[in-house]
Amino acid sequence: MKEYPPDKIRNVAIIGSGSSGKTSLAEALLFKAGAIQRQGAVIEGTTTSD
Ligand SMILES: Nc1nc2c(ncn2[C@@H]2O[C@H](COP(=O)(O)OP(=O)(O)O)[C@@H](O)[C@H]2O)c(=O)[nH]1
Ligand SMILES: [Mg+2]
Repeated sequence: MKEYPPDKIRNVAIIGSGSSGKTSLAEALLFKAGAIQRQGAVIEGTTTSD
């Protein structure tokens, strides 16, 4: 398993009421940052965080 040293870890919280777009925002951020190769969709059940 890949090791993540504490000084390389960043905790980010996305806070909002239900259906305000948290999952979609997280997916877009991951995609734009290059962390994932495809941007999933909530309706398709293909997002990283759901
Ligand atoms: N029009 C519009 N719809 C959005 C936006 N962000 C999310 N949605 C839609 O709002 C619904 C709830 O989004 P979701 O990311 O699941 O919200 P969460 O419950 O906060 O995680 C979904 O149908 C999304 O497609 C946005 O920026 N604009
Ligand atoms: Mg969600």
